[in-house]
Amino acid sequence: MSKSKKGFSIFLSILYIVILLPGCGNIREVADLATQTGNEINAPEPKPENGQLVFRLADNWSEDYPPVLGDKEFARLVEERSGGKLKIIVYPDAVLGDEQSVIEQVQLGGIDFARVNSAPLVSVDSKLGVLCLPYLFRNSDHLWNVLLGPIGDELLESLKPGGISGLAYYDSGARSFYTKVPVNNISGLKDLRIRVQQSDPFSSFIKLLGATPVPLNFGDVYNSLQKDEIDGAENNWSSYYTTGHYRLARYYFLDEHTRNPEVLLASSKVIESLPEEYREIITSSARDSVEFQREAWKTNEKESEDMIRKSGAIITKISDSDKELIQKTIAPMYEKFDKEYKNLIERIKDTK
Ligand code: GTR
Repeated sequence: MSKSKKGFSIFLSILYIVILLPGCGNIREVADLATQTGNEINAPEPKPENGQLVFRLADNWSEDYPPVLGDKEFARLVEERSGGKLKIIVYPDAVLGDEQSVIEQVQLGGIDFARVNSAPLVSVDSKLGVLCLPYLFRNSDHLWNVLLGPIGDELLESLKPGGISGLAYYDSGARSFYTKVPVNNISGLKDLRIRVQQSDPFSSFIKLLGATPVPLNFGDVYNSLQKDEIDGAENNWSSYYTTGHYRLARYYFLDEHTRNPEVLLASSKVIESLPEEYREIITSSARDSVEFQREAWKTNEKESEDMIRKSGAIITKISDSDKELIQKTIAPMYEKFDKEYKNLIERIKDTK
């Protein structure tokens, strides 16, 4: 990225902060997330002090967004439990790169820790794609019973051969479609260009609905909506609000198709270089930060929904018959997955 473009991105971010922050209740709208495009702003290297081990944790969200609050709680616990010997510095706003490149850097050991969404993790192991199967999880309780049980552990474990230690899951609510044109039912999505995460299951899903998937970095979505390069995207209440996408795509089709959670990761190279005692601190701190993040999520999700409703966005809840139609339409995704990972879907369905 050229210096002038980078300067312009920073200028835009500052402009948004100055103009939009006042009057925004407790939660912050970050609008175009200009820094999220993987246009790294030279992040300072951590400086170890007094023999302390210092690590970097990458996140593509802004300072007070719930996953980043979870990261910080994790970092706080690690520092406290190690008596200050381990320090994790959280780098928000994608300053260390977009999600896909952060995942690759974690695999190589260039970044020590990261919080990313589970959808792009299918590039490490396609088994994670089970978390992106529309309507597999009946509700949030069902998802969390799976994530906090043996299947959740098994999925984290499957990242190991890819050089990643999966530490914990964070909440990310349910994703729904939002568009610039009215969509009242599932056939309204036909032929629309819908931005998707860089993740095969999402592209397959959109194609089966008769729409065109447009894989884009998260940070590019705002500009693409603005330039009419896409007709819509899909995400949870908090993302829809915080990114400011709700100002450009006014129709939220509340279909809650997936609940793909966030994942806290470590580079296996980093973890394996540490003594057992430190590994244990990292593992337990990650798990113990989950409750805190889930609480922060609940509050933010509710506040975001309120702000969106107040803004006059048009919200249409999916009908039961449309839900059934989607379930029938996506049967090939389930079949493909079932062939590869026998019983996994059944075991998830059987989980209370
Ligand atoms: C959000 C998630 C981000 C990113 C984004 C996306 O819900 O928190 O990490 O994955 O979705 O759609 O790209």
